[in-house]
Parts: sequence; C-alpha cells; structure tokens
Amino acid sequence: MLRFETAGESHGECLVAILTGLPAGVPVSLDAINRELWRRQQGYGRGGRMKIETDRAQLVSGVRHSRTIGSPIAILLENKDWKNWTEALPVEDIDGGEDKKKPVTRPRPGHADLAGALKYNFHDARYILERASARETAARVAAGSLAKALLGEFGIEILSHVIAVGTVRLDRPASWEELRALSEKSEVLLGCVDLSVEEKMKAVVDEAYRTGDTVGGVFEVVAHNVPPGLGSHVTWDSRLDGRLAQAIVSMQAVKGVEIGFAAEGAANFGSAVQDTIGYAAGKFTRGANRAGGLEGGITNGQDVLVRGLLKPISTLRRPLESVDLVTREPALAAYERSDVCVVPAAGVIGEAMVAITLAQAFLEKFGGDSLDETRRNFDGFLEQVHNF
Ligand code: EPS
Repeated sequence: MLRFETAGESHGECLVAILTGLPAGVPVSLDAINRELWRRQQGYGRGGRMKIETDRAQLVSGVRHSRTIGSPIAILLENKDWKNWTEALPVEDIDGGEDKKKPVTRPRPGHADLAGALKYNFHDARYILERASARETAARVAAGSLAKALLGEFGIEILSHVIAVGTVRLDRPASWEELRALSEKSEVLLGCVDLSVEEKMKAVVDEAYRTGDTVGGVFEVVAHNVPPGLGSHVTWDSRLDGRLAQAIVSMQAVKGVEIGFAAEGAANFGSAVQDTIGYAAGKFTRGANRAGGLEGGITNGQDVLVRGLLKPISTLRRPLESVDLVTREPALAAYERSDVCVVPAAGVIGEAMVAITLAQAFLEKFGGDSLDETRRNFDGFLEQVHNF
C-alpha cells in the first residue's frame, strides 16, 4: 500500500514528507522533484514569503543510485524563513522567551485560526496557523513528484492549468499539448493556456492588490494516458472519484471539487451528458469525455479530469471584522503578509494529490515489490484488455 505523511510547520525548521510503498527500482531525479517544487512557488499574486524560500528536496532515505530501493522515502525541505523565527518558535521554552513570541489573537475569518484555537484550547492561534498554512503543500508536491515518477514509467502523465480567476474564465477545453507547453514555461503568470484570458485574469489580481483583497479561482488537473480499471465500483471507499475528491478538498483553501463536467451535467438532460460508446479498429471508443475519465468509480481509459475550486486566501491586507481571543473585544483580523492569488500553485499541488491517489490505486491493482514485477502485472492486464 502506498502511504504518505507530511510534517512541519510554516515557520519551523523544515518540512518533511515520508512516502512508503513505492516498488524498488523507480528512477528518481532530484532535478525533476525540484522543478515541481519550483512550479509550485510560481504565479502572479504570490506574496513576500516566496522571495525568501527556494524549495529544494533533500532525500535522506529510500533512494540510492537514483532509484527507489523499496524502503520508506523521507524528504526534507528547509524553511529558509526559520532563521527569523528561532526565538519566536523554539522547541524548548527559554527564560525570557515570552516577549519573543508572536502570538496571533485576532483570528482571520476563513482560516483555521478560531476553529483550531477552540479545538486545541490555545488562546494563541499561532500554534494552529503554523500547521494549517499552505506551506505544508511543498511537502505534498515533493511526495507527488515521486508518485509521478512511478506513473511516468507506465506512460501516465499529470498536468494542470488554471481555468478561472475570480469571474474571468477560460471557456474552451485545453489540449494536452497546450498543458505540456504551459508546464515547460520558465515564467508563470496565471497558468492559463490562453494568453488573452490570462491577461484578464491578471487584471483581476491587480484589482485585488489595489484594494487589499484576495481572489480565488478554479484549476483543472488532467491525468493523461491512464489505463482502464483503476478504482472499483464494489465498495464506497474504493470508488476512485470519491478518493480523488478527498485528495483535492484536503488542500488548503479548496472548498469544492468537480470530476469531469459535473456542474454542466447537473444542469442538462441525460441524453446530452453521457459519453456514448462506439467500437472501431478493435477498440471501444467514446463520443466525449464529460465523465472525466471515471464511470462507477473506475477509470475508463479516457483522461481523468479533476477540478478544484479555490476560495480566496483568508489573510487580507484590508482585514475583516473579528474578535480578540483574549479580550473578547471586536478587533480587525491579524495581517502580517500574504499571497493575493495562488490558483496556479494550487494546480501544481492538485497534480501531486492526483498523482499520489492514482499511484495508490495503480499499486492496489498491479502491486509488485519491484518495478519489473509491477510492469509484468501491468502488461498482463493490458493484454487482457486488448484481447477482451
Ligand atoms: C500562508 C501564509 C503565507 C504564505 C504561505 C501560506 O506565509 P507567511 O505567513 O510566511 O507569509 O506564503 O505559503 C507558503 C509559505 C508556501 O510555501 O506556499 C498561510 O497562512 O496559509
């Protein structure tokens, strides 16, 4: 079973990702992991923190001579900002340390501050926000890049793009070639495949900057060349659509998920929504891919399409009304610095979450302690489908 965990706080020493269950023999490239980490840090609308951090993966176990060896893979990511927080967030309490703390007592509406403070019984939301912060997603992306490495061995690729920022929306499908070109860019604006739409998205972010506000949007993750047969209809928790939904909504600031053209489907008659089935040249064909590559919770061989709906970041330069946790007096919510728009970064994180979830389903189906064994099982199944 492929399992992963992350640890680490936003202004602590480092982030940690542990991935267990990858077969031995998967090729691993540090450059490829670091490229994914770089992609996550990009996008118009990022705040001051991204100027401090340059995320680089340090692999401390599970990979030797550029291949996995089957043991748990531990990845460390340094928080460069930690040097500014050593006195505010020490591991051990120190004499006179009280003055050095940076308590957050004015919870931000929309952040985990208040709910977390109530739950964990802190009158300082600092202890909550440090872990709730989307900084944690750097560790997810590092783990996801290893899941991508496994899937890549079987021709499966996963990319993303931005389809909406605020009310500006890309109203046409993006081709796989466009997504690939986007992923290879050395400068990222808003991650939209259409430059004229991207300019309009930029204007929305500029307006948010001007007014001390923030803006959300929608990203789409596409998994390409996915074999049929991942996931299952037989139990509620083996349905892959549900598992992908959990993976995406677990991301900070994501409040909704859509598989395929769900919203459009809900507004139309069945005859216009289902993907018709044909047969040509010894293969089943489909009239469209409105189902987003999943039927009955099982991949059907079409591209898997998953969208995440991201609310605007909850830390606002022009803060909203709140109440002080200690005095209980009305107060404006805390603000130090923040991102204004993170939709392109969320797309990259979404890729990681989809990659991990697909890799889990892939290994459930094909298993194998070594890549060779996994490949034999995979090839055998493809042959069975071919001869169906
Ligand atoms: C975040 C607040 C900001 C973001 C951070 C998420 O950090 P800081 O409080 O240090 O300014 O930059 O995102 C990241 C650090 C990152 O790597 O994506 C929050 O509160 O969620």
